[in-house]
Formats: sequence, structure tokens, C-alpha cells
Amino acid sequence: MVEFTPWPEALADRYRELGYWIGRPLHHAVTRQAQERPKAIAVICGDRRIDYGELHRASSALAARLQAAGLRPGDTALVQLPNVAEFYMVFTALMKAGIVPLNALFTHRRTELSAYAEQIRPRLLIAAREHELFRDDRFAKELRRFSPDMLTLFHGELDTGHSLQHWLAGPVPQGFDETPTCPDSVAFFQLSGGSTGTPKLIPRTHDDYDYSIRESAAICGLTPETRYLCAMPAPHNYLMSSPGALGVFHAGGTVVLAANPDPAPCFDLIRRHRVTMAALVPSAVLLWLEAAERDNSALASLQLVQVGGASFAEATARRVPGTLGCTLQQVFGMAEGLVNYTRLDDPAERIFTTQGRPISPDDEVRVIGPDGHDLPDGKAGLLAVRGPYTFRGYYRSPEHNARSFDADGFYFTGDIVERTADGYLRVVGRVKDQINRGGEKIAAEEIEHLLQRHPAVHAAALVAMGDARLGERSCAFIVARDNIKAADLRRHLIAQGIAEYKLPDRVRFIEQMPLTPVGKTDKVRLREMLMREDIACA
Ligand code: OOB
Repeated sequence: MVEFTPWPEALADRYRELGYWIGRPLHHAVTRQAQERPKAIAVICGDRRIDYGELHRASSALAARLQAAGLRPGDTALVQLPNVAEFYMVFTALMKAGIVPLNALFTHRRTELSAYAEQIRPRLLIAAREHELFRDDRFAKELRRFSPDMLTLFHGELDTGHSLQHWLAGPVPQGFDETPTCPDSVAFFQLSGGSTGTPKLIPRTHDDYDYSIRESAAICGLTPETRYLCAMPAPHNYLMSSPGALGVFHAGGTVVLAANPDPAPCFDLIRRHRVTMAALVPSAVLLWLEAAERDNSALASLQLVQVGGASFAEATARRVPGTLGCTLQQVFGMAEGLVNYTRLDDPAERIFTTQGRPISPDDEVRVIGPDGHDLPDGKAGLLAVRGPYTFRGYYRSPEHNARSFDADGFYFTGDIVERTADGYLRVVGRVKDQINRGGEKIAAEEIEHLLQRHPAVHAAALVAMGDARLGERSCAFIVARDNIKAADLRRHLIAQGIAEYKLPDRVRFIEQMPLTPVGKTDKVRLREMLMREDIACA
């Protein structure tokens, strides 16, 4: 079984007694919908409409074949698929077989995928031929060094032995039984936005995740009539569970898939499929607002737009209801657990000016000042939390866990927030060393390490710079040994194979790295330098 840091017994008992943890595995919703309403549409993907009966059948077929191929409960899988219906078939199948997936983003490349494989040593790889790394078999073979007997299936493969579509097709083999999963065990790994050199993995249990999904579906008012547009990466916690596709499956609604949040194709999908809600990041909302100001006639069916993942300017929030013609919901969440929502019936001012309140009455939220004491409402401090769906430790990372949790199991989120008198949170800043590029998180240290591998780089530091569209972009400050150019560093990073959103948007060469009194890179100074330049440019 995949190890994880459990909740203390007393809290676990409490969460069960209160009916938060109900001992149900994550695939339960699909199984139930397939029994009750098999013909209801679960997923719309291009021209395909997949009903619950089909989602159930395909996932059972795959689960059975994986079992027959020797995969066992507790084995791990590395999955990388674009926004296609097969993503949900695979996820459901792995839950049924008790296999623990890590769903990589489709933008992830060699560095990220290798780091994941090294940590989980997957018995199964599911990838897409359309991804540049999987056009041929070389990289998949390379990943075998972490897991020599890894089985590989490809989406978009012709050879039937390794074709994911083939493994999903046909009747469910005789004698297939869903593996009785232990709901208080790890269901899958969620990815941390990270602030460290290696990406950290978040074990999420069936019990804790299912609770967050059920409550999110209720808070967001999901019903069988819900048509939810998923136009951001499907594996992201927001799109999986806040309420995400799994919330939609819980309610028996329909997920409509889009490749990305570009307004033109999304508006077309909204019109064609009478989409009722969409989950977006702030940068996407800006694009939607611009497009809708020209013509919002496609959006008539839209009732709710969620915005989360990064800071959302109040002035933009105020434009949403009028321009998109729907209710706005702010979402402040994290893959580690805690998710806050403004409620659908909140007064408009609260929706415009806060990022919501926690899902659960048992989310214990603390706002902590510099002296380590809890602050009164209205004062900004570090957000720490524990609760029935906030994890208790990163996978196999004792040192990092020692820094991220206190002795009582509170997780330090790295966000700076203030709490209103009625328990709503406002995100006002961040202490974690991360760049939030339009909702895509970049761990500064990861990129700094990669930059420092270049022989001409003496020192490197990555900091955020403000950006009107994305909120933040990244700037790399470099102290060089030799004469190099920004383009050389870019090529160096591309050659190491990292997701494109992590490439520095700008490179600045400096003579010396500014240091703090204890000799660490002084990122406050670097940010000030960028701000002064902004003023100089203005
Ligand atoms: C979501 O999850 P992650 O894990 O990619 O990122 C979490 C971090 C938060 O700690 C915070 O720094 C930032 O993203 N964030 C926000 C925000 N929502 C997330 N910052 C300001 N305002 C917001 N509304 O991003 C995520 C997970 C579930 C639901 C929604 C977002």
C-alpha cells in the first residue's frame, strides 16, 4: 500500500462520527450513476458523448485487464493525458483496481515526468502519442530505469497491445470484481504547486477527497442538469474536485471538455451544449470579459462562473455578473486540501471582495502573526490549516514536512490572508517562494537549480514580476561567469525538458546577487529592482 501520514485517531474518529468520512471509494459516484441513470451523459468530448453506462463499462474493462496483467492494489501509475474523456475512464478504472495514479499535467516534460517516476516507481504508464515525448518509445523506455517491469499504454496508439483505447473497449471480462478498496488509504497523488527543488506529491485518501467533493457539489449547487465546462487542465485539483468533474459525476451532471480556455471555442461549446457553469483562472476571465463585451449571446445558458487559482482583482470581479450574465463564485483552494468558496447566496459585495470561506465547519483555520500567535480578524498573517480533507504530509518528504507542519498538524500554506468577522478569507500575499503565473505555479528553487547547471551561471534567482494579464510572470536574475545571452539560458532550460510555462519570461544579468544579512539571496531587493524599472519604463 502507498504510505502516507495519517490523521491522528481522535480526529479520524471525529470525522467519521460527523459523517464526513463515509468509507466510500472515489469511483463510487460513477458506479451509482451507471446503475441509476446509465443513459445520462457524463462527458462530452469533441463529437463524442459518453454516458454513465459507458464510463462505467470502459473503466471496468480497463480495470479488469490491468488486474489480469498482474497489477495489484497499491501499485502506482503515472498518467499523462490531455483533456480527453479517456482521462476520466482511466481515473475511474484505476480507482476500481485500487491502483494509485499520479496525473501529470499535459504541459509537463522530461524533468517533471522523470521526477515523478523516480518518486513513485510506477508499475503502469499511461501517456498520449500526441505528446512530443511519446511520439516514439524512447522516453517511455528511459522511464523504465525507475521501474523495470512498467506496463505502458498509449492514447492514440495503433498497435493494439499497447493501445489505451483498445484496453478500454469491449465487454467487461467475466468474473471482474472491483477491488475492495480501503477508503482510508491513498486514492491518488495530487501535485503540489511547490516551492522546492523537486516537485512534492500529496497523497489524497478516498475518504478525505470524497468528502471535499460531496460538500463542494452541494455548495456549488450541482444537479443532474449541470453542464460543467472543463477548459483548464483536467488533473488540477480545482478541475477535479472544487467541485470539478468528480463533483459533477457525484451529482450526475455532464462535463464538457475544452482543450484550453480560449473564448472563441469555449463560447461555441457553451452555446452548443448549453453549458451552465465554468471554472476559470483570473487570466482566462479577462479574455472572456473582453470577448463577451463584443458579443455575449453565446453565454445565455451560463449560470455560474468560478474564478480561482490566483489573485483576482476586485475591479475585474465586479465586471463578471454584468458582462458574462451569470453569478460569480470566488474559489481559493490548494491541492494540499483546504478549499474556500464564496456561497451562491452571499451578498454581491462579499463575492467581489473575498475569496470565500472554508468548505467544512471542521476546517480549523489560523491566521498567524510574526510572533507565532493567532491574529484578530482583519489583520493579515500566515494561513495555517488542518481539517478533514487537508493532508498531513508530503509523500516521503520528512524534512520538508518538518518545515510545512507544526507539532499539532497544522499545514502552513505559504499564503498571507486576512479573515473577515464572518469567517471569509482575503488572500493578500504569499511567503512561499513561488511564482503564480496565471494560476500555473512555478517553484523558484526548481528553476534556479536548473539554471545553475549551466556552466556560465554563477548564481541564479527567480522572482515574480507583476503582469496585467497573467497576474505574475517570472524574471530570472543571473550572475554570469562568462558572456552568455538570455537565449542561451532559454535553450539550456528547454534542453533539460521542463514545462514551457516555467521558462523565465525575462532574464536580467546583474553583477552581484544581493544578499540578506544571513547570506541568502535577497529576493525583496530583487523585486524592488523590478518595480523601480517598471516606474522608470512608465
Ligand atoms: C489551486 O491549487 P494549487 O495547489 O495549484 O495552488 C494553491 C495556491 C494557493 O496556496 C494560493 O497561493 C494560490 O494557489 N491561490 C489563490 C487563489 N486560489 C489559489 N491565490 C489568490 N486567490 C485565489 N482565489 O490553485 C486551487 C485548488 C483548488 C481550487 C482552486 C484553486
